[in-house]
Amino acid sequence: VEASIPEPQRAAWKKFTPKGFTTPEEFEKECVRHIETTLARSLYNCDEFATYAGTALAFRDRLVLDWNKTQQNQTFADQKRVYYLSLEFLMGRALDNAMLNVGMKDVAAKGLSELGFRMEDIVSQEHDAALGNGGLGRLAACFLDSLASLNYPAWGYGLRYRYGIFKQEIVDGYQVEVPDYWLDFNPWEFARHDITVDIQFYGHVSKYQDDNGTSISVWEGGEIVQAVAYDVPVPGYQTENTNNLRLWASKAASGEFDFQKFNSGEYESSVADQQRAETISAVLYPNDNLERGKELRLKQQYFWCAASLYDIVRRFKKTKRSWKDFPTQVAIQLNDTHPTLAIPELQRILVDQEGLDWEEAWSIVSKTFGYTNHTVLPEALEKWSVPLFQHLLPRHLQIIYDINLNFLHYVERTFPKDRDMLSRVSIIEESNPKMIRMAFLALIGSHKVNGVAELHSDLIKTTIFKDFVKVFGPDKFTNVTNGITPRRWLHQANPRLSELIASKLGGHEFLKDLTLLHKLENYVDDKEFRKEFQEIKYANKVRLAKHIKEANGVSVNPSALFDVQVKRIHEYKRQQLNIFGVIHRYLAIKAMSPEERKKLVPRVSIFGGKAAPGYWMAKTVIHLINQVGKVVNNDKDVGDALKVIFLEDYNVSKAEIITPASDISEHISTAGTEASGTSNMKFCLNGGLIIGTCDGANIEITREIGENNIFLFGNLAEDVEDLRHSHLYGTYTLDSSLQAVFDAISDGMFGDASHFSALVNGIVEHGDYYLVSDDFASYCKTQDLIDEAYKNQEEWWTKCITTVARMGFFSSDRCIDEYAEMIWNVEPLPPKQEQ
Ligand code: NBG
Repeated sequence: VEASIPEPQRAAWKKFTPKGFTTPEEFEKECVRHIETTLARSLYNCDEFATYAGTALAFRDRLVLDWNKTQQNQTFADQKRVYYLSLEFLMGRALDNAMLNVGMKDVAAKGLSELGFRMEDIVSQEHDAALGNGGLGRLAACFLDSLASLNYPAWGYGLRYRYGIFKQEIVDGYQVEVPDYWLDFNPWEFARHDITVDIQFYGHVSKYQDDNGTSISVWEGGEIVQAVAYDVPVPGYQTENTNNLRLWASKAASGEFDFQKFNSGEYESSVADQQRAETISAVLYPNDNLERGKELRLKQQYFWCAASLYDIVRRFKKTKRSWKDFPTQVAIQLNDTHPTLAIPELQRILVDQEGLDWEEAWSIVSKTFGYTNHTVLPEALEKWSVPLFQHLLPRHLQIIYDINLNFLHYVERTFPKDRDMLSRVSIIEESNPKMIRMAFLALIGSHKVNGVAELHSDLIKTTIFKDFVKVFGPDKFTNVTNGITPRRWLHQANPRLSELIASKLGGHEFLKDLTLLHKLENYVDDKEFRKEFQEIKYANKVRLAKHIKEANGVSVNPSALFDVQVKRIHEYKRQQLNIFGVIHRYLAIKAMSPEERKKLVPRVSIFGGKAAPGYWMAKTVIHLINQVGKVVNNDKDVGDALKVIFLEDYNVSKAEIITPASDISEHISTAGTEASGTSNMKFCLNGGLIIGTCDGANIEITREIGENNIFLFGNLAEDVEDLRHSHLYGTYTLDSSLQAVFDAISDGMFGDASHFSALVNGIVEHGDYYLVSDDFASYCKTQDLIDEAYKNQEEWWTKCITTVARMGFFSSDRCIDEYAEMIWNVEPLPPKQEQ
């Protein structure tokens, strides 16, 4: 690699290479310099936001130095790299994380206080980077943290949406969506105006003969949009290693500005074309576990895959290696089917542009990719209509047809007797219009397919990919149970607990090796430790109570049992089961004498989560929760015994306040529907217990922490299908307590009953697909058990502490090591020591 500064001048350069601050004074100097010069503010107009900006820029400078070194180190080492392709990266705030990972938070806090500011106020000025919907995007963010912390040479590739997930406002109990324009000030990205890729859409395919008489396909015409790279440094914890997240933004291609129009006076319309190009990366689609076949979404996917692959291939070609080395140098992980187009795109690059023959190219492609499946819900499985595809990506459609043809030939040879097999496994669904099944393409084009929790990985092999297990054998399929980064979800969100643990374990090593937590079991009976543990939980509840007071105007008692369900609102996640349970509890309280009420364990039911804007049923659930809250919270008979809170605009930074404050959290999806869930892990790691179904990662959490420390209820996945069938064709009786809840709703106890009829009828009349009635009695009984358990405080805290001690398995570091070994075959590359 050639340096741009010639040898004789390098000494001068090196003399001035910035070093980064190490003391509070040096930090202050950097911070003030940025506020005065970069931001053009002064002593007289420096508010908390400006101070946040100065602090962020000071830290950014530090990150950039590490980041440059890391990139250089990776280039020189020329090891295999991992590329994580995800349409969503739900990063949240960056400053606190950067300070903790770099290990300079105390230094900065001291500096800030000398400048007259409190760290907490400064950190909370930052706007969340919310480029994701829920678990899938947050998992990608945790993975980036682990990849960097474990020194893997890895890049994330995504889209730089101008609008992230919408901001949720609650108006009169209804969700209202407000655009999230988050780029006003974003110090964490670097626009690389020199790194651009032209991306083609539409047009047609022509066939030509080359000099040897072989026919070549050329994709011609159509329009070009430019992709511009924006880079975001991702610092590892206690390592200089700082990886890159590259996000692409769309722009009109420079040559495309229509001068014809411009000269003929149609200035406005030529600018409009420009804007049209920019809409590709304008907005994140706000659906979680739901796919809608919108053309713009397909455009986003191709735009991002093509730009990322161009970049990856360009980097590979610089090494002058031969193509057969590609899969030994490059591992590409597909986060769900959203980046599946990368498969035909790489095939196209190799065949149409690099002149490899089909077989050779396909052998490279199918060794390069790994595919992670995140759902078995049919409504979430991506399909694209063939006519739409034909129009937007004509060459890719041909390639997909050829991939499919080769594959079906193979299947036919292998299973000559099973004629139905061909239509079952075909990438093309013979519907009207024909559809492309993206999950099948992803599977066929990858060398490994994984699910995200044991149950889920088993389910994909017996349901959606059943036939493919026969075709490829079981070894193509594997499991990597999800995890979470303990840096953000313990150290950052719950600093006091992190310090308490560190004081017992002799340092913060557990943040790098979470299995060390098991040593906490030695302190389960330690009086001092128990007391501090409880005090920390209480303080976290006080903090959340304060937030609730400010946000909702409701006073809640921090000594009450905090019962939390925060996640996207979805029928399969069953917030409706929870709120029906709350109503059941309310009716019971109303029927009690004042003496009886005094004996109850006071409870605060806390909900939070966004509904997709077009998801009517989910919005109805939000409305019902708010209506119930209005009634219950103002009922003098109830007092502290029950409060119902809906927290507006649940996001990563709110999760950091809510998670450490819960006593019980709810993970109550219909068995077999939640692929993993990751918030279940976050709550447990913060010393909260969970109530849950035998679904997703709940099962493995139970195995790790022990059955006595979790409240499980409900039907099992294996019984779901029969139950559904019996609802539709057998005799169906509604659970009697649930009937009482529905009676209260239809009596108008929570306002106009007609608002909630769809929700109730889904259960009473339309087959209760999510088994709310089947699980209701066991849910309520388990909630009663929780009250009983909470009364025995000694036992309760033993459960909480034991749970924390046994969460070591659920670190995303463990996941990343598993992916690295089983799927990517990559090695860490520790940062080079300074000479
Ligand atoms: C979600 C699942 C969750 C899982 C996350 C991360 C999709 C398609 N799937 O259960 O619903 O925890 O992925 O794997 O968003």
